[in-house]
Amino acid sequence: MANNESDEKVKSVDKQNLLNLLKIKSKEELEAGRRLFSSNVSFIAGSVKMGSLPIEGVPEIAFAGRSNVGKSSLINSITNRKTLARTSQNPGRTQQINFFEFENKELRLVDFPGFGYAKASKKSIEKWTRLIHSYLRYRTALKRVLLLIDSRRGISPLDEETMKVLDKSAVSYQIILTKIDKLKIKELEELIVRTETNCIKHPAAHPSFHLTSSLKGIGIQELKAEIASLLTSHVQN
Ligand SMILES: Nc1nc2c(ncn2[C@@H]2O[C@H](COP(=O)(O)OP(=O)(O)OP(=O)(O)O)[C@@H](O)[C@H]2O)c(=O)[nH]1
Ligand SMILES: [Mg+2]
Repeated sequence: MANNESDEKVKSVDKQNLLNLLKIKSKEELEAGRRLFSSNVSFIAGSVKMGSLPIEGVPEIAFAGRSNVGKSSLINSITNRKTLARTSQNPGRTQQINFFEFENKELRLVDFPGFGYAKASKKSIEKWTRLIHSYLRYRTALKRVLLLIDSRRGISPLDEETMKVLDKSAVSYQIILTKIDKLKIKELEELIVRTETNCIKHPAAHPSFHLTSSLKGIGIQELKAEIASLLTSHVQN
């Protein structure tokens, strides 16, 4: 049999190198991320309608994407908590917009219900969609939406629809590829090229994207650094 070593799933350390090549963060940026995320974080609200959103005043970063993509897991991973946000193998775990606030009031992480959860009733999907659209449109505290994409699928037609909504809502958004531990190195390289090509087509999408694995802790420090730099640049603006 031919040597299929390159098809072997690479060790996380190799993927980490690839990630470093793709997006190099300085020591200072990584330190700023570490510092920001050393604050205690707690659940402050779960909202099902605009009227029950927490009062604005703290910058917000929202985690969006299709059901089961790993939004809640990524929130747990960057806050270094196992069960802050509830996760599940079954899609549709998160059924409201959940807000997690840093004790130092520097940031809130916002966990969205998943898009495209087939088993949810039509009525509840409509309700979430309306709420999410209003949130995206009117929330001035919202600094960026992180749009999570499952690495195994890449950007799907449903993700494309979400990107169109985000393009229209004038909110800055950034692609985060999740579960990269599931890919072989070749697949990962192809995915990077495809994602780059796709981002160019969406002017509101941030030109750089992140590779992450909550399971293996890949790309987590870099994502914290990115979020920290975002807050600083907003303060300066
Ligand atoms: N292999 C792997 N599995 C992951 C990773 N992140 C999340 N998962 C798994 O994916 C499933 C869904 O994760 P969640 O974090 O609940 O996904 P979600 O996007 O919040 O899902 P909804 O709340 O239904 O929208 C769980 O079984 C997780 O353990 C990852 O980095 N690698
Ligand atoms: Mg969830």
